[in-house]
Amino acid sequence: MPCLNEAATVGDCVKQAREALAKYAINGEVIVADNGSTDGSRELAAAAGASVVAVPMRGYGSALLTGIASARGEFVVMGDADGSYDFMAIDVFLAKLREGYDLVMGNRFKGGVAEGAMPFLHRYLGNPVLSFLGRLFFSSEVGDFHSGLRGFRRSPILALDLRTTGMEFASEMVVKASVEGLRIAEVPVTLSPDKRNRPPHLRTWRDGWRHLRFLLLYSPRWLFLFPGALLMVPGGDLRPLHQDVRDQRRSAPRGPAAHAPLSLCDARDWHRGRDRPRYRGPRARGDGDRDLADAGLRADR
Ligand SMILES: Nc1nc2c(ncn2[C@@H]2O[C@H](COP(=O)(O)OP(=O)(O)O)[C@@H](O)[C@H]2O)c(=O)[nH]1
Ligand SMILES: [Mg+2]
Repeated sequence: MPCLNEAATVGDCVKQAREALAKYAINGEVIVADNGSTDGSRELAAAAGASVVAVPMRGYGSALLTGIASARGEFVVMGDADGSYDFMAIDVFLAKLREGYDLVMGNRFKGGVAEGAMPFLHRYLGNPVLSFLGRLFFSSEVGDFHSGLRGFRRSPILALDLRTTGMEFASEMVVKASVEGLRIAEVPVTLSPDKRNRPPHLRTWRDGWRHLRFLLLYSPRWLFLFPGALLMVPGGDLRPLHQDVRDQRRSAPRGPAAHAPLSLCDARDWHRGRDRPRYRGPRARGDGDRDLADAGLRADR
């Protein structure tokens, strides 16, 4: 359990996780990875029976990475210490892991999000859109990329070399597991309103952007290739348009602007003198008179 100042809930979470271990006869331990709590969370977690690991570097990802590294079991189930997840559900995760899956994701949209458990913006915009992009970019079938309750085989997950320190750790694990071809399953889980008395650590826009940035940076195809290919279409269309304008100006030259370079290629030609009208000095008067006479006018000079 990652924990940062969860004194109101961490003790109960640890107790519930220990009850689950006893109920399903699982030989396991409860680890709380604490990120420098100043409200006594560590002591409360230890008193409830957890092994507390102190994590010097801030962030959800840092806490989890250190916690996972210090775990001794073959399987790990991770879940928030804020009372929003039901640790009695770990048997479902273990069953899937024992079937041979490497990563088992809890899906809150399949299991049920209780009233007030998830802000409107996260539920109907942030999570669905980011999960959709994750599925699209990485050919994944995971429906809830940010679920905090998930189980995995410890060694293949450590082998993914996860690096992000913040909340985007949740996305990084799913993305890298998909890219590396790990076997991924999903189980429905429920999300209840957290039982603490202060606002969540997660910040909607900052953390949403960190998730999106991770998805983009990890997918050059969607960051560069597809948008670039798309922009080539209007780019290709502009060329004939440009040619038309240039031809029009050339066929009806009026004033010096008619010969001004339109593009770098024109500028080069212009300097080489290919298109430039040659200056031939003042015309002989007689020629001018003849021109006017040809045009049916009389020179009055
Ligand atoms: N250690 C640590 N834990 C964090 C940090 N941020 C969040 N957490 C823990 O991660 C879990 C999820 O955080 P929370 O604020 O509930 O995010 P949300 O459930 O996604 O809104 C909680 O158990 C927090 O105590 C952090 O910076 N460090
Ligand atoms: Mg929470």
